[in-house]
Amino acid sequence: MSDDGRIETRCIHGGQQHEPTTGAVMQPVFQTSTYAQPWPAKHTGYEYARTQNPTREALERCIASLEGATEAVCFGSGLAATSTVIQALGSGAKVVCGDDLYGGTYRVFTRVFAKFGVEFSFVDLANADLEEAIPEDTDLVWLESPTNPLLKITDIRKVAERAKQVGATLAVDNTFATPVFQRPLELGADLVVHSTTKYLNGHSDVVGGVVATADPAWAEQLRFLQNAVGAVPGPWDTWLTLRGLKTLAVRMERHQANARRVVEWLENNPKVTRIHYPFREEDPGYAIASSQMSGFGGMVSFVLDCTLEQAEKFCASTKVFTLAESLGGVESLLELPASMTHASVPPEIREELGLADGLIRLSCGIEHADDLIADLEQALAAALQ
Ligand code: P1T
Repeated sequence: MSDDGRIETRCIHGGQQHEPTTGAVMQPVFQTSTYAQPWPAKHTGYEYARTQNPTREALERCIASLEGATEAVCFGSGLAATSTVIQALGSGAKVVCGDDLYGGTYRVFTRVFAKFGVEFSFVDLANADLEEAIPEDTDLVWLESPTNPLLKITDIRKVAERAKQVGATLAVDNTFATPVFQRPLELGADLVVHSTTKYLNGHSDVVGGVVATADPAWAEQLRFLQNAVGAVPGPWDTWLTLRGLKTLAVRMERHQANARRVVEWLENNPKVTRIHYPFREEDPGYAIASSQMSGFGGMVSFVLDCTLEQAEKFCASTKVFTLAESLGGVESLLELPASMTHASVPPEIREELGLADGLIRLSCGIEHADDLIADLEQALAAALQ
């Protein structure tokens, strides 16, 4: 098992070992629901596949290695991972959330867990006075940085400090940055959450999620809930994600390079009225992003000076960028958050947050940057003609 080395090495070898019977270099797919026991209640360490599966465990060890965690616990989707963290809290718990979250996260908090007596408040953690925003009785602080879809940056070290002061757990959804560019546990967070559907798997062929931690009490609780509630991923999905992870570091470099080229193109386009991309000096998140991230990845959001119909036409006119929800795959995607991923956020709250109807979100893939730019150019000409 190798946990040594830099992040590029750990993407491939982190927590991995050759299969002991044959020496197979790649972890096999253990496609089984149960395991033979030599004697009642005596087993090999594997009883039933909701509880243990070696393929899933190989993926969990690799993600733990990448995030600097002692334990990573995988789930059937990013939202299942998110839900498990809230299930650990129980009724009456107080959760302070960032105000710009994936729409599905907002929906499960406000429409599912609120019914069980968990209290959620939403504040702009990127700009708030943290003493006011995170009161003494807070149990959990939940944030995305960068956020989906506005790419706002929150100072994770500062929020972690305040969370510790009040005895709250800090959970960071690290889906957009990935451990290649940001490791929240090193910045003071207690839990790191991912939709592994996105960059970690990277090929738009699996839905999955994970929570990673170095806190023994949280590790035990997450493991208990993974088995007790049972929102586990299947063996093929974990195997595909483990395979995808091996190229994560290389992919992230190319996603980032392409996003930078696209941002340059946007900057020189008079029809673009706003660009959200924290690695530009004029972005409000630039200083903090530079201090807590080593790179950025492929996400870019922008607003076009056009009507909603024209924005829709733009999204429907691209040929290399596919109009689709999701992000983080090798292929470029684009979407309109107001009508797609964030339609579950009420319109008045969307307006308050600056989620304009004409906001377009790009997930720059790893194709050639010139082809991406030519595609955006022809779509813009088609939409605004
Ligand atoms: O889709 P799922 O694997 O359940 O993950 C939910 C999720 C959690 N956190 C973040 C930051 C996310 O972006 C997502 C899913 N997001 C999309 C599907 C999207 O298009 O934004």
